Amino acid sequence: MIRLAIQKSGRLSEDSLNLIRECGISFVSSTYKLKTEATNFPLEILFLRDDDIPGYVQDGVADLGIVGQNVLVEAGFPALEVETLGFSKCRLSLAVLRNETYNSVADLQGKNIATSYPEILGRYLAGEGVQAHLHTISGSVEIAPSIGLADAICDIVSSGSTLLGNGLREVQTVFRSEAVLIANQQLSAEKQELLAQLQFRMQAVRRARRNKYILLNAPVASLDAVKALLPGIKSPTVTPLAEEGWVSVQSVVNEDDFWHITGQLKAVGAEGILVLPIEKMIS
Ligand code: PRT
Ligand code: ZN
Repeated sequence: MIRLAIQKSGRLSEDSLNLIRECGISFVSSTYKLKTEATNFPLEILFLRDDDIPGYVQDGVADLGIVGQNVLVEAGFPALEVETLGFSKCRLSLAVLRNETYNSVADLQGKNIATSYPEILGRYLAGEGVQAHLHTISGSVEIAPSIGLADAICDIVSSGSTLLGNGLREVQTVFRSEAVLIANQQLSAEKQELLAQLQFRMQAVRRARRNKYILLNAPVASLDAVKALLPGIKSPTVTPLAEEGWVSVQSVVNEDDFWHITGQLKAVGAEGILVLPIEKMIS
């Protein structure tokens, strides 16, 4: 049995639960329960505040955890990270009042900066040779400049609308973050094997999310051009159609390239293009 800690309720919760489910692991969860056991994998899930997860995994109270890199690094345990998970992407940025002049981080010398991330920010400023007064506050950091509590802030940004709404301007990215899987560093051999199985499944899910299955019909004369656009995993599957001079081509295409490539496929004569989601992708 292996024990995984995830955020009880917050921005990481839903994506963490979805990832576990997409790994084919079933469990019953209720908002009141603080732990649950999977029914088809030796996994126990603990529901905790995200800030507590790195410490619990470091101490072995939980074997594994899912947490943002910002929280992990701030807690001082970056070495626990075993796998990036690709969701909850955000950045930790410095921001100043909209009309404040700012040319470089050197302008923050001797200034007051409000943040919930004194460790990450302190290390960044030290690296830049800047000395500032850091005021650690646990929430509502964005209002600090407008109430005269600080000259600048350093906080998590994703769309940027919170900064905008508080009359602030993002001036410098200090740290980039996404959700990661973390693991205790003294797992038993049995738990290491379970971790390996979980990582294998998580990688298959992530690969599948990034790719689409594509089917199309093309004239034989266009086949070389189509193959060049769709290299697939090894090479595309090509089968003849009942109609003379035509083939059906099946392949895998990266989500990011998808629109660009379908346009080019049409341009070389492809027709009847179908695109399907992939559930799992094992390399
Ligand atoms: O209760 P608990 O302690 O478990 O949760 P929490 O309130 O501390 O964390 P939560 O749920 O807000 O965030 C969990 C994790 O999600 C963070 O540690 C980040 O790794 C990640 N994440 C991703 C974010 C954001 N995006 C985000 N936008 N965390 C916070 N924000 C906040 C930010 O603090 C700011 O107030 O959203 C606001 C900015 O958003 P934009 O879109 O307006 O820029
Ligand atoms: Zn938190």
